[in-house]
Amino acid sequence: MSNLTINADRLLRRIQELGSLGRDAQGRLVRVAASDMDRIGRDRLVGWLEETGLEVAVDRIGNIFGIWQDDANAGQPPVMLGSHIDSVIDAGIYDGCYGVLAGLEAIATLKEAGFEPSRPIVVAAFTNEEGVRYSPDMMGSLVFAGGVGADEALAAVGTDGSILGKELERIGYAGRHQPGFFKPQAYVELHVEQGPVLEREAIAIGAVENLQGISWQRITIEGEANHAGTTPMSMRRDAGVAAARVVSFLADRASASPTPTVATVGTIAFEPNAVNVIPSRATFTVDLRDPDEMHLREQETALVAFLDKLAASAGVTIHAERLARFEPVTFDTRIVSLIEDCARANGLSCRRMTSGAGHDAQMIARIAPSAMIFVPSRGGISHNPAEFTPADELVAGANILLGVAARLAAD
Ligand code: HGY
Ligand code: MN
Ligand code: MN
Repeated sequence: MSNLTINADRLLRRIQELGSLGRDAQGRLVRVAASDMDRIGRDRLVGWLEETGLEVAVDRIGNIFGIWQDDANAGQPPVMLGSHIDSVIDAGIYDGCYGVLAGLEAIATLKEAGFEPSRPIVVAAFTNEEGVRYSPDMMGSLVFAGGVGADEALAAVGTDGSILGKELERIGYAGRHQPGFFKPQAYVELHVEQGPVLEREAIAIGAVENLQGISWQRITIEGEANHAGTTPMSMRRDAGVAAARVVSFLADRASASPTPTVATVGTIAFEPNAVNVIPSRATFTVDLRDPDEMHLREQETALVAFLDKLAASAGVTIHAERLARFEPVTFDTRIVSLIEDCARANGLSCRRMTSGAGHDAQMIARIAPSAMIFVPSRGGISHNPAEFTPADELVAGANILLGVAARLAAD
């Protein structure tokens, strides 16, 4: 099996086709979790799983599984591949989809080659990895790993006021399987790096050995609406200015940090949102990340202290709501070494690295040995339609996934 390679045309064609599905009137990719656009992508994926002769299973949180098993190995803990196909707003076509379709491609290639795995091989597409509509992110894999109950997750209220469970029912993906209805023997996720490291160092494969901690909060600042023309600066309780001070504080502190801390305010809204009215309310989200748990806690503590001082000085009230909090994760060294071995066997340069982005692998690592394979992202760009990885690099990564999956499934 060692000289087996994937069907590159089939993989590349499917990546492009899936990338064309779920676009809005402006042509933006918006396959946001449990939306009609998400359903279009889900339906196409299920079609490909069926075409490959896999058993398709959907669990209560809408995770989709394509299962390859036979009488001889049924019931054995499977090797699981996968990622997600939900997207952010105005997304690229590789984030998540590449890992799901390459996982399917690896199974199809092994099947066609007459490979007889000693255990089932499963490809998964986890619900709501991005967390754009419903918090937290990596929700489907978190539920599958038992990190939060299915009922609690299904009750999640979206940024549009929708309820996740109702939306999954509406799009036909409120499955019957209990999350965690099987326990994987191992999990390997192939993903575009979404960062600049591999390209900058001209390295083909990332053997991801750990993933940084993530802290998401929604902050609401209450001030007082007033006339923009008649209210002296000294008499204002301006929620907008207070929010701006928080944004600057976070950026300055993260930029000055000696650790690889990152801080992002990705959403912000003012009320009443009128040109000549001092904002009475500002609502925004804070995304803090650091590979070291202690440093991440220090960032969070510093923010709390800053908000307390700001509330007093600006005459506003400030409320913070936790949206997601995941500690840093270390992946399975045996699988990481396997990835390095496969890269070497394929004549590809490889380096161990940390994932800056969150991934389903960080949740599945709670219940099974897990690791990730990265391929370079052009310009390190992601969560942006300019996200790109050349075809030969996509194929190279998929062949590493194939090799690792075959080795794990032979155990
Ligand atoms: O936020 C993340 O890192 C991932 O894309 N959900
Ligand atoms: Mn992703
Ligand atoms: Mn993403």
